[in-house]
Amino acid sequence: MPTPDLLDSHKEHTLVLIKPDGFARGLTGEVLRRIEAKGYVLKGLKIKQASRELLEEHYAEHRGQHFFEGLVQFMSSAPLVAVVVEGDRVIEGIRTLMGTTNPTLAAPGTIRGDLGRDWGRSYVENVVHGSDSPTSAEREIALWFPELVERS
Ligand code: D4T
Repeated sequence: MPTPDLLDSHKEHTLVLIKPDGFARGLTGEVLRRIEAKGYVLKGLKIKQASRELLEEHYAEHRGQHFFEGLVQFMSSAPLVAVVVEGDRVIEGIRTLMGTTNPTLAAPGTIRGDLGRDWGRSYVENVVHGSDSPTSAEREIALWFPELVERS
């Protein structure tokens, strides 16, 4: 039996971030509403102003990209909401709910398509983040919610 306060390792989880643009625009409730309406379960939730160190680690695969510095600055500039979401095939499901990275091109009906737009910046503000694979989800949840995972 898992400890009640920890995530059940037999279930699938993903990390969602309501990015500083989404939080500042008051879209947290709308994003969470869509996730819950889809049937997924919220297992962890916090408002946090993330440090540069945390974001550099979170976005490690993008280090060296032209948008990296602007992205890390934007993501650390103001509070965001971090959420752990649970459900069968939730990693893919959340990616589908979010829509594609570029909010101008994201399909209507998706979070980014309905709630995001371009603002003419060197980096993309697209309201939400969702882990893109089981490996990323595990790494990101351990980074943002170490208190929810068993230390190995
Ligand atoms: P995240 O990781 O935020 O869920 O976004 P995606 O999975 O949809 O997109 P990504 O990993 O390719 O990009 C990560 C993050 O970088 C920003 N970005 C991306 C940017 O500012 N400029 C760019 O040209 C790209 C490709 C947006 C999301």
